[in-house]
Amino acid sequence: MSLIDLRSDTVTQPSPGMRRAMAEAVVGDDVFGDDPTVNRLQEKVAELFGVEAALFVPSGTMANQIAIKCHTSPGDEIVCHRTSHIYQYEGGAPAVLSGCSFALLEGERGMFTADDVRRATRADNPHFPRTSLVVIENTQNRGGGAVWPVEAVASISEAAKASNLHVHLDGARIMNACVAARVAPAAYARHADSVSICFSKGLGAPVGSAIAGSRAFIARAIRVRKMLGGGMRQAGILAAAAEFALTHNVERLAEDHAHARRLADGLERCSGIAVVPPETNIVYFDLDAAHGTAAAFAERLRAEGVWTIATGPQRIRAVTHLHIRAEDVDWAVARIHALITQRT
Ligand code: TLP
Repeated sequence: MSLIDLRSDTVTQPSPGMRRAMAEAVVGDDVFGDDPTVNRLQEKVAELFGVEAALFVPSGTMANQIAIKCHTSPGDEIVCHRTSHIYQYEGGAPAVLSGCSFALLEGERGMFTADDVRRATRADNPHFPRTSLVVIENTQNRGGGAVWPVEAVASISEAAKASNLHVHLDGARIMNACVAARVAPAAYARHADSVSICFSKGLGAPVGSAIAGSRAFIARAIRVRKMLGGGMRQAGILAAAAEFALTHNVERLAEDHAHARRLADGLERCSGIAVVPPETNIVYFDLDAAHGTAAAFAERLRAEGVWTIATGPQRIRAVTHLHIRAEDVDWAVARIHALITQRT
């Protein structure tokens, strides 16, 4: 039985064309700065975001942690949403690597406002941690792949600037946001001091992310990357995959979004399931307690050939990506329907 893997858009396999580009990449030692493929990718990413420079890094987590370390000092406080990846899913790294604590914001679908940031910003008083950074995640993973309106990012950035706070955009899925909102990446990046992008999610590369910002920021980021063990040697093999992804796999993200909507539509017809309407490629749905826990349901679904993740007691996540076709979605919906009707 073939398995429909909806756990994450990180599960994709590099395509034959991508593998060819990797095999043929001209490489050099990137720690010495002489890998031409890495250098070309970094220039492309800087151009994409309309900023001075970019840096290729091994993962989205490292991209975020480098940005946090560059923008903060130990004892500082980071303002972000309670559901954000840097708080939920990076092993407590901001506390360990940068000595930072969090001011956590609430808000529908992982969104917050400039007023929330103003309220969370500490007064300059030696009793308090120093607020130094705001992190916005776009798309917002736990918010159901929610897309930030550019205006909302702009007003948060304005509020941040007024209090001398830096703004980092966790853009692991920023191209999903750009395709869904028909917004240029630079339109988001101009409101941030740094922005990340992951090539290994919907873009389909096996490994790699980048961070982008000013030349001065990237110079510091190179030091931090080295410190974290992220200096890579003949990394052009990986950068070639990232470059291929940027060239071939951006516009097609719209298909993943359509498939996510198709999945949500199918699930909405299922009694006992409440769907969070997807904005991009991430679908969350809540299972009525009568059908058991999310973990048990996901387990039974896995036995039926559909792989999802339980992300809460009753909540399940399903993510579409470049291996998922419309018929896979229909099949997944049919299996979920079947499991639900078995129980009732
Ligand atoms: N997210 C993964 C898991 O860690 C949850 C996933 O399957 O969605 N920022 C955001 C918004 C992310 O969703 C992720 C990965 C990262 C950063 C980290 O990227 P990697 O996995 O490359 O370190």
